[in-house]
Amino acid sequence: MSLVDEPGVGDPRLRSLYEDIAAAGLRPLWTITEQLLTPTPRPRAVPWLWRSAVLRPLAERAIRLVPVERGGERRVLSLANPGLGGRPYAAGTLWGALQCLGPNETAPAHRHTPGAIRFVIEGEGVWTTVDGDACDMRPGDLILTPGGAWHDHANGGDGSMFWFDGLDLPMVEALDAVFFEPHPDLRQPVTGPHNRSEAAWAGGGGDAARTMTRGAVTRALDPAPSPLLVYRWAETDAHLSRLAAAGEGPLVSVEFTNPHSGASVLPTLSCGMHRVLPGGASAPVRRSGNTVFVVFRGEGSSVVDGCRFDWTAGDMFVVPSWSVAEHFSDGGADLFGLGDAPVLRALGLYREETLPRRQEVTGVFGEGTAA
Ligand code: GTQ
Ligand code: FE2
Repeated sequence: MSLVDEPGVGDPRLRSLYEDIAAAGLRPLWTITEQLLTPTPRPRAVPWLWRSAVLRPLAERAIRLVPVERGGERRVLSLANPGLGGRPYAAGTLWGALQCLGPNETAPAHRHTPGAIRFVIEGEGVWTTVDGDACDMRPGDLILTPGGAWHDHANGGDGSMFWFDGLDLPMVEALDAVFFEPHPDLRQPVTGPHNRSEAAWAGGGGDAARTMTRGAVTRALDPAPSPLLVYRWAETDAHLSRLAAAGEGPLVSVEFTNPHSGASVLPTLSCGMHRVLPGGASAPVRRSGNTVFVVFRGEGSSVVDGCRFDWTAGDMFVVPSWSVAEHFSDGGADLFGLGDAPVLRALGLYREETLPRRQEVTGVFGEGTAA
């Protein structure tokens, strides 16, 4: 006989106990423990793909119809993962979006505690000013706007520009630490020549080995953001080519790093570039933490938890925490990846596993039941 007087399921005393517990603002762990303490992460975000063929025309329509000015501020289409119940987040921890600016437009200056990165997809003529340092943006470049830094985007060219925005907004929101402030002026003053963080780094003997580390996830941690605010495509491309020539592959990965500490570019966000060599197939890997990928060049496919996602340049897709992912490309492809790895590392939550076997493909995203 146990100490507990175990009543049957239909017992009215039990029902009224549960009612009284709920009414008192309490929950009995014994009824929810399996939902909470899952054997492995169970992200609500699902693997998902947003196609450039859909994103791009919508952004172009928005350029024609929606002005960028105080009030609306930024012309941004955020990736809304269907697993997140309508919330505007790509994954539980990550904001991912397509931002665009037409000729001579400016996205008004402001600052906020969430940190952001930009990865340029297409166009020219835009610079993002970060605390007075105007950073010119060209396709394939990575630009940082660390949390707390004043920033605005200005298009001085005569064409439209499109880039990917990644933010740690869902993490900062979960920590109840979102602060936002508009700048008194539309554009903050540019306080010297353009690209000063880059010039300072180059002047100090800038060396790609310090701004990019081989592999997907650096171990170094730094509570401060990188003082280098721009990572140029020409250097990324050359570095990936060197690694490929040195026999790495079929997937060659670099993470962009803070050249002073070797840590991820922001305390909350990691950014990397992944080159799938022609005919290449990467190993099936899963990691704790979410990743948003942006296809920069080429086409190919990724198998995520058994579902095949076929992608081409400009597409964006999400690999949620602990989903198994492997990447393929016949002609070769370059994928930009944004992740939350530094947060998981800092908190002792990072795990990574390579599976012994290729996944069986059980569906194709966008076809039938798979999507
Ligand atoms: O460009 O400053 O996608 O503040 C979301 C929030 C972009 C930006 C986003 C932002 C920005
Ligand atoms: Fe912003």
